[in-house]
Amino acid sequence: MPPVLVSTVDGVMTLTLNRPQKLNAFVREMHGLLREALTQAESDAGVRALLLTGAGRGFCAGQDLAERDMSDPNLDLGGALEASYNPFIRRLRALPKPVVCAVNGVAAGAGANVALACDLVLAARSAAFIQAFSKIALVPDCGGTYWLPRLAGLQRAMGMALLAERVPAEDAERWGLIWKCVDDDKLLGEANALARTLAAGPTHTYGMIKKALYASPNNTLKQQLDLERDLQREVGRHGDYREGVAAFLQKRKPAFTGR
Ligand code: T3D
Repeated sequence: MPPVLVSTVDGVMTLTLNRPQKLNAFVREMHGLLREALTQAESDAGVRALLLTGAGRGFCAGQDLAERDMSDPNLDLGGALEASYNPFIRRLRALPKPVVCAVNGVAAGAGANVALACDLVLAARSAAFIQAFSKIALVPDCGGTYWLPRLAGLQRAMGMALLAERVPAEDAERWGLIWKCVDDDKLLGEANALARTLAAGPTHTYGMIKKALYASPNNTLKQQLDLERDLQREVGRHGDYREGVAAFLQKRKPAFTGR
């Protein structure tokens, strides 16, 4: 079985990390498969939402620690990040389509931060997030130092990074790290329903919403108002806006094309 399963149904491309015996820890081959899937998601207009999840009892335990050659005096973890994780994170955030993550179990190290890179994160009640890095004397990566303070505040970010403790899904929801914590047996159903709803939405506009919200933390109010003006000008010329207004006035469900 490949270590990442890819399937597309009703406009939702589902990526399932699939090394359950190792809690879906990342190995090189997975990055290759994720790269291919993202290339397809970017170019295929039939893919209108992405759903990322894990097989088995874990979501992802981060980098497979057995994959690195510890005897290599020139071991370059920065190079490894730049070759695999960083482009993945950048592409997830820049994908002009919504990305839902269903965290089905423990999400540790890079696994936690890949989950937090997604646009909407649902987690099973039994799941937990662990900034495991400091346990092996590494710093949080995959954007962790960027969004932990922004999402949860500096104290909680610092606590998570220094102590590398389990943050249960319910706390993650309370702290604003994730969208929603749901009962374990409901997770996949809810995540699928959410992804399908998004896949039937105004995809082009969703891309613009991502752009605006992800730009916001680094913008002044003036810059953000300018950006909103420019984006609204663009989406206002799109057929989905006309369809949305027509559907409202005709009291029916809109049929957005996203194109
Ligand atoms: O190298 C670079 O590119 C730099 C970038 C690094 C990014 C990172 O992600 S660094 C952080 C790496 N991750 C970790 O340090 C987490 C390590 N794992 C754990 O701490 C624990 O496994 C968990 C807390 C996540 C879960 O604990 P538990 O008790 O539920 O499961 P377990 O028994 O520890 O793990 C089950 C199996 O998965 C086990 O294998 P075995 O003994 O049954 O054959 C375990 O060794 C394996 N496993 C879990 N995590 C990893 C792993 N194998 C390799 N690498 C892992 N990260």
